[in-house]
Amino acid sequence: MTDNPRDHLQTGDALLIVDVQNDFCPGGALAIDHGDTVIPVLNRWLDAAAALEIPVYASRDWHPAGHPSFEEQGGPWPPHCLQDAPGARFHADLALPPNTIKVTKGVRFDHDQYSAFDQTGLGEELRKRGVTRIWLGGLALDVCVAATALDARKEGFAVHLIPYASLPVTPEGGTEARMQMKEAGVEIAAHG
Ligand code: VGL
Ligand code: ZN
Repeated sequence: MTDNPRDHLQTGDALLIVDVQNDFCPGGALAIDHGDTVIPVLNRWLDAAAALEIPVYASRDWHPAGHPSFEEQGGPWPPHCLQDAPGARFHADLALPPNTIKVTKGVRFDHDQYSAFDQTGLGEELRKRGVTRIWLGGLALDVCVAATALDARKEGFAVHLIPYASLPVTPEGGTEARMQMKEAGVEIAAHG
């Protein structure tokens, strides 16, 4: 695969960027090591998507105070991505175009939504737009990116993981996530 996104994007594709928010980047409440290094890579894909009129979707984790995924509620994570807090903002260096369609998740009081497809209607929306193939990147590879990729496959979309555009919470989690995604038919280039 060439490393020019323009050689890969075509009509019927969408770019889906998962949770590139301050809290998942260095300095954030649930920081992923080198998490911000995915941003320049994603920006090249955003640039190509704009040039080729490929729709762009960006999901955001958007938790109410006292969310069930927080440790204080018996969940696995420290509080993060609190609604309207600075930590929940998209990273300022991520060059999202004004026509980016935002997908908000993690808002339910009864369960977490790792996947951008979980009760958001995203599958319907993509089908309505004629999207058949998704180029995916963002944070974290072993949590929300993996869950999103697996749901996208279940919903019948072709899925490509964008090389160097995603990083895991833990290396072991990343290896496991890649394996699961491959088994589900997600296309992963050598360094995806
Ligand atoms: C995520 C942990 C908790 C993610 C969201 O976006 O990958 N990870 N909430
Ligand atoms: Zn979360």
